[in-house]
Amino acid sequence: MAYDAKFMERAIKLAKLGVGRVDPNPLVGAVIVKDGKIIGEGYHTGYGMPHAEREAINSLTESARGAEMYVTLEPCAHTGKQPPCTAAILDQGIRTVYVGSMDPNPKVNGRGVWTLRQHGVEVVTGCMKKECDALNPVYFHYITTKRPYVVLKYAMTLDGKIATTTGASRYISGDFARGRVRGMRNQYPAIIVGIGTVLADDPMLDNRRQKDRTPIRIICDTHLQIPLDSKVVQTAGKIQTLVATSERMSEDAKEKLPKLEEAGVEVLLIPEKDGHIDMEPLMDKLGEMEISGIMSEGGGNLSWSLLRDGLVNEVVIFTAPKIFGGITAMTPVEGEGVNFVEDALPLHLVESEVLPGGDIYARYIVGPEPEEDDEDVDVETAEPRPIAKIQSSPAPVAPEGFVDADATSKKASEAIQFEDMPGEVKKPAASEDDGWAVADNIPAYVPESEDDDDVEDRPPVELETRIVTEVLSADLNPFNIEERE
Ligand code: AOF
Ligand code: ZN
Repeated sequence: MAYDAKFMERAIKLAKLGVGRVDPNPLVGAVIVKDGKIIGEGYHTGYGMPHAEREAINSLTESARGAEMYVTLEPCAHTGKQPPCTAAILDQGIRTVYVGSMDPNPKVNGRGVWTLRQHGVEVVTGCMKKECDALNPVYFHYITTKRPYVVLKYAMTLDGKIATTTGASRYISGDFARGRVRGMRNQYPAIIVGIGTVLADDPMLDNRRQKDRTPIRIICDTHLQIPLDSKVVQTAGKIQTLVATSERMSEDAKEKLPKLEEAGVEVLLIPEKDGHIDMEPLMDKLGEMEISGIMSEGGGNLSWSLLRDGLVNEVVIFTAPKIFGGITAMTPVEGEGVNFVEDALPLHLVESEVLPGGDIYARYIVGPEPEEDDEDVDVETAEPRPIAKIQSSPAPVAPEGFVDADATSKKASEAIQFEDMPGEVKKPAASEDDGWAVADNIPAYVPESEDDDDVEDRPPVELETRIVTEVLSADLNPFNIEERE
């Protein structure tokens, strides 16, 4: 059955209502449709809360038997804080599920689709995949690498300065642009700055919007220079504040430690590299703390360290229609830099806009532009696939002077293997009549409650898996994907 893009668009809209609330979980929206009408819809409203599919089911206005579900992410088939969505879908007798993104969580990773198909549900994956993938770059990165997704953000003048020669930087960009930055602080669970920023500006690093959550504040402070009377320390009792410092502490720093902790600051002891905090173990630590995304607001040394180590996923720049000049005026990225033009870190533009006030907003993903993947809709196989390339932000190809961030994602993709899948995956019988024989015969679903929470322990349901061929016909295919054999 061909899917109707308007329902997936609705599911995407719903998913976005969870921004700032769900992490480290993904944003997910779901819509249930019968006879061309929405009979239930929902989204993942917060971490630990019911999943989108169950929210949609809970809102049903009539029976969902025989209905279709549109869901932006592959339904889960495991028990976490919530029971598996596949069970709820099967219990409802939903006949067709249109899936946007696959879920690269090693606990899911094709298992949701597999489970549904094993029980006779028609599943079409890759529906508006690009748009659905765009909802969750942070989640995809975090769940596959166990490190936070890092967005480097800065405001600079037309001559590439982030402060004047005297260090003055308030304000480079206009009101509108600064409002957008506060919005971004709601979008990412944490914000990171170098100690230089705290010493120069004594910022609060909050989003000043009561209704939004305030991100966790992380300060990189190798020598524990942070003043006890700084605003971040003074408010650490109210807003979670982490100070990352060198594990090789001076006597002075050791004395300061209990005072910081008393003020509510959590101090993280991190190994050093080249006289600064080593960013990789810091990112590992933050990942362990379930911080899935971070916005980095500089300064220049922190930005260089993150970029050099291949830890930055995207860069967001606000360029103000101003010129400061001055050879000593600071620039967004400092450190050693590279020697040759061909060693530059490649990025590609994904969004840009001229904002009221004249600032230019530009958003870049690190790495070269990915090649168009036109194999969006996967209807041919009931066999789960490893999802190695799900990251919408491809890892950068590291030039000289930059660490190969690809190595990290390779490690992650290696971790996602079929061994996580049920042992005997039955390939769909490529029957002569294209598998349409069982159209009306959806077998009864055995609830996953009792003592088994694992589908693979159960004997596979004897059933011919249907192969949906209709979506491949050109006029029914919103993506105009080439017809396959
Ligand atoms: C879905 N629908 O709306 C979400 C999903 O601890 P839990 O039970 O909330 O599980 C979290 C995992 O479930 C998360 O890592 C991701 O794999 C999936 N999230 N799945 O089917 C949803 N939020
Ligand atoms: Zn779920």
